[in-house]
Amino acid sequence: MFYSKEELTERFKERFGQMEKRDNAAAYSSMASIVQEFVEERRNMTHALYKESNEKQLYYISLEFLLGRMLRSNLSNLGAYEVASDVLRDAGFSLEEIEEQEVDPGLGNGGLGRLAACFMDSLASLGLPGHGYAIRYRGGLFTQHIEDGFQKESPVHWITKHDQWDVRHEELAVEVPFYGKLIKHEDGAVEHEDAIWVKAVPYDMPIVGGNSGPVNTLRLWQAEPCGRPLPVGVDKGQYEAATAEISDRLYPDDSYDEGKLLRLKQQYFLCSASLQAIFNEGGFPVKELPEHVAIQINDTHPAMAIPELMRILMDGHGLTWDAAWAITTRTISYTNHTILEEAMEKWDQWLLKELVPRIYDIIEEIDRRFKATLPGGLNEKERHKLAVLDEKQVKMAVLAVVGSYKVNGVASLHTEILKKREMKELYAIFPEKFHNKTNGITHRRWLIQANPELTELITESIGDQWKREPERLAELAHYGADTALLRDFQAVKRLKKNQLIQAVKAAGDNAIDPDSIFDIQIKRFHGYKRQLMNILHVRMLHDRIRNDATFRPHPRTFFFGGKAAPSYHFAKQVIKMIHAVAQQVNSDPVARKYLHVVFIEDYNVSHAEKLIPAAEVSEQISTASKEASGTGNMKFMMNGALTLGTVDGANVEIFEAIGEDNAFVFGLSAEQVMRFEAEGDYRPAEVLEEDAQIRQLIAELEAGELSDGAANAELVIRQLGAEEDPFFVLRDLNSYALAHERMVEAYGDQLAWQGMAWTNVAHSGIFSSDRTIQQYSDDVWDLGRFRLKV
Ligand code: 26Q
Repeated sequence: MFYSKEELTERFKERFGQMEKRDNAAAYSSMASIVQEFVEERRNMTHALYKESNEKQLYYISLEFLLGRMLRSNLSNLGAYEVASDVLRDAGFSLEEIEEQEVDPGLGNGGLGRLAACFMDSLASLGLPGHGYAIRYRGGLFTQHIEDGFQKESPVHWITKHDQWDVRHEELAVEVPFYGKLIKHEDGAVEHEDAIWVKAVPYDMPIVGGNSGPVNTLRLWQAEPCGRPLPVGVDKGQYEAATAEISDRLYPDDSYDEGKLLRLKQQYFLCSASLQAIFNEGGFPVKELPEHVAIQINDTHPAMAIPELMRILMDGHGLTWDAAWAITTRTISYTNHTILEEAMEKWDQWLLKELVPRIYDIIEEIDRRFKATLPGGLNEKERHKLAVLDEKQVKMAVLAVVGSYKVNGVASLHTEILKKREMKELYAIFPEKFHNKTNGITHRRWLIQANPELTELITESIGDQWKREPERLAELAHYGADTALLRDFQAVKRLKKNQLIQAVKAAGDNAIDPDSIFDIQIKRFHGYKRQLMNILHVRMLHDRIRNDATFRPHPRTFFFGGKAAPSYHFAKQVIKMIHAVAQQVNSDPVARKYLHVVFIEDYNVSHAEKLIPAAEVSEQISTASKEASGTGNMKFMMNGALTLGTVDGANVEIFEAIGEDNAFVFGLSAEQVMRFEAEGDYRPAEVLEEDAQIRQLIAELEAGELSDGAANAELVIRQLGAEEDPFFVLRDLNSYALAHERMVEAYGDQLAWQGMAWTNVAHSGIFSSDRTIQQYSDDVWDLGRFRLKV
C-alpha cells in the first residue's frame, strides 16, 4: 500500500517546506519526488525478485516510448490518486492543476511509440517480467506552433525541465564500438581494431502497473564519451560532439526512411547497449539464453539486435556460427507496423560497412547462408523479395524475418496483407513464424485515468472487477436499454465536452457550442490518413450551407490535431488548409452556427487524454489497406465515441465486435484499393466528371480559396490531379459524405445514439492491451506471472 493520508501529509510538508518558491511547480515536484522514491524502492525489490526466481525475462527494444505524463498514471496505478488529491487539497493545491506542470515526455512519434508505452503498462499490471529498452533523447518530438496557419517546429529539451522519473546508473554503463576495421584470423576469430567507443549510461525508470503488481523497468540509454584512447587522427572535440549527438533527438519522421547516418548510430547504440546489458544480468549459461530471455523488436528499427546478438555469442562467448544462429533465432521476435513501401527500412551497404563493420560482416553471412537454402526455380522478383542484401542496400525487414522465430502484424487485416502480399515470399518459406497480435491500449490510462466519471458510472453498473479483467466490460451490454443509465451516460459525455471546451477556451477559442457534435480526428498527418478528405468535406458542407437555405444540419465541431514530419510538405499544406477553412467557416455569420473547426496545436498524449473522452465521433478514415492497425480508434470506442471509418486496420475488428450498425462505415475495401493499385486503373478525373459538387470543390481548391492563395496548396492539387490521387480521396469523398449524413441523422435520436455509444464501451474490453500482452506471452514469450510481496 501507498502511504496513509497522515504519512503522505507529513512527507509532503517536509519536501514542500524546503522549496524556495511555494507554487504549483514546487507542489508538483514535491509530490512527484515522493512517488518516485516509493516506486523506485519497489523497482529494486522487483529486480531482486526476478533475479532470484531465475525465470524468463522479456526485453522490448524500441526506438520510441511515448509515455505521456507520469504523475497521475503512477498515482492511479498505485491506487493513491485520491489520497494524493486530499493531501494536496489540504495544502491549498489541486492535483489537476499541478499535473499541468509536468512536461509530457514526447519520446515517440505516434502509434508505434504509444503502443510500446501501453505495453509497458500492461506487462507490469499483469505481473509479467517485461522491460523496455530505449534511448534517452534529450529532445523528444518537436513542439508544433502554428504561425499564419503553417506548422513551425521548435525543439523541446524535456530532460532539463522534467522531474526525474529516471535514475542514472553509472555503474551499469556499457561501451559500444563504432567504425574501425576487422582483422580475421585463420581460426575464424575476428578482431575489431581502431574502433571508436561510445559509453552508454542507463537511466532506469520505474514502470508501475495497476493491480499492485511488480514494478518493471524502462531503461533509457544516454550516449556519452568514454575514457578509452581514441584512434590516431580522431579529434577529441569532434568525438565528444558526435557522441552527445547520438542521444540528442528523436527522428521526427514516422513514415519515410531517410537513411541518415545519425539514425543508424542511434539504432546500433540502442541494440548493442541493450544486448550487453541483458548478458550482464546473466544468471544462466549462454546456451540457455532462449529459455531465459525473449527479445521483442518494435518494427525493424532495432533489427541490428540480430547481428549484434550473433556478434556477442561468437566474438564474446566463442560460439560457432551454427550454435549462435540457433540461439538467436529462438530469442528474437519481430513486430511489423507498416505496409507502406516508403517506410520499409533500407540502408546503404557502404554505410553499415563503415559504421559497424562487424555487424555488416555478420549480415553478409546471414544473407549468404539464407540465399543458399532457397529452393530452386524462384524468379527474379521473388529472389529480390528474399534478399537481405539487395542492390547495394540492406533490407531490414528481410533481416528481421530471417533472424526471428516469430513475426507479427498488428491487426488481422494487416497480418493477412503481410502474408498474402507484402511478405508473401518470406511467408512461403517460414509459414510457422507468422502470426497476428491485434494491438491494444491500456484501459488504465485511457479510461480509468482519462475518464474517471465514466469509470464511476461503469463501476456503479457492474462493480469494479472489470478494472482487472477489462473483458468484463461486456457485462455492460445487459444495461444497454436502461434509459436512466443512458441519460447518466449522456451527462458524463456532456461533462467531458464541457471540460474540453474549458481547456480549448484557455487556448483562445471561445466559440464552441456544447450542443454541437464533437467530431475528432487526431493523429499524425499523413496522406493515407486522409485529413485532407475530412477538411474537403467540411468545405463541401460550407458550400451547401451557403447555396441551400434549407440545408441547416445539426451543429458540428470538427477537431483536428496532429503533427507533420518537418520535411513532409504535402502534410504541412493540409495543416495550412485546415486553418484556412477554419478561418472561413468560423467567421461566416451563417455557417458558424452549424460548423466550427478547431485545430489543437501541438497535439500530444496529454491533449489526447482530454479530447478522447469528449468525442462523439471518431474519424478513422485511412485509405483501406494502409493503416496497419490504429490505436486511437480503440481509445475512442472505449470512451463511447462512434467510429466513422473505413474497413481498415483494427477498425475491422472493432466493427466485428460492435456490429456495423453501431458505427458509420464507408469507402473502398482494402481489396478494391489493392486491385486498383495492381491494375493502375483508378482515374480521379472520372469521379470529377460524375460529381458536380466535387468538381466545384476542386475548382475552389485550384482558385486558392481553400488555402489563402493557390500557391499554398500546390502539392495537394498535384497529388489529387497529376499524381492521380494515390489515397483515393476523391473516390471515397461521396461515400464519406453519405456516412456523415447517416451519422447526423442517428444523432437526432439521442437515446438510440447513447445506446450505440454504450455498446461501443461494452465491447471495448478486448482492445485492452492486457489482452494483447497476454497473447504475446502465451504465443511468443512464455512468461510467468509474479506477485510482489510487500
Ligand atoms: C524509420 C526509419 C528512419 C526514421 C524513422 C523511421 C520510422 C519511425 C517511426 C518509421 C516508422 C515509425 C512509426 C510507425 C508507426 O507509428 N506505425 C503505426 O504503428 C501503430 C502501432 O502498431 C499502428 O497502430 C499504426 O497503424 C501504424 O501506422
